[in-house]
Amino acid sequence: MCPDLFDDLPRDELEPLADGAVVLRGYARERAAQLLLDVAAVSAQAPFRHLITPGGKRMSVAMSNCGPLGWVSDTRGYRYDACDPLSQQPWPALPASFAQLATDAAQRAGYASLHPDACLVNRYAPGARLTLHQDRDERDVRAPIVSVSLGLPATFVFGGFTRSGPSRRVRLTHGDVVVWGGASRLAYHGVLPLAEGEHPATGAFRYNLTFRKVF
Ligand code: MD3
Ligand code: FE
Repeated sequence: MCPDLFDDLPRDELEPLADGAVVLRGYARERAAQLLLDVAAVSAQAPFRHLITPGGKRMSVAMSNCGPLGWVSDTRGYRYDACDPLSQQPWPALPASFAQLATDAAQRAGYASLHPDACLVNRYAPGARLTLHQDRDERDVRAPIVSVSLGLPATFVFGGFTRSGPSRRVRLTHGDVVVWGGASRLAYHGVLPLAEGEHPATGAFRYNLTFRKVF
């Protein structure tokens, strides 16, 4: 017998969060080790970097991408690009473990198919945060976004359709997956500054994968 440390944590539950948004608690937990190996492989090819916002600020979250398109920001603006501006090479291919997870999670949440053409990989160190924003650089906002949290826990802030409206806070921990579709797709959201900590799988980091259909 090999008792699993996480046997007492919820798994495979659908937790409605908002219109069109659902949390799959722990959905990626059993796949996390492979996902993290693939994060390492992706970032060996396309290293994590702190992008500059159009306003000239260095983002506290470090980012990389894989798949046909990658999200980039610089003083010229935000956009999706087929090439990594650091290497001028195409982004690394979407690892099989990533593609499978995105499809499975979308299906579990009720989306018959999801064929993401971009995967943004965010890396948070303690103190890193994401201010309230909308994801609207994707042409196809009917497709859901699938997000996977790995490592240190974070507090996710989920607002409405205006920046100043009411917001809810949701704790996202290792292996949690959220599928954002329908009305929630264009909602404002952000991540509070990451607390210090040490996670057995990721050390002092939190990783977040977001799968997007851009075209
Ligand atoms: C709700 N990432 O990369 S994931 C982002 O934890 C981003 O790194 C956060 O926001 C992170 O753009 C949050 C959850 C998420 C991602 C995309 C969304 C929530 C969303 C798009 C629309 C609505
Ligand atoms: Fe976002």
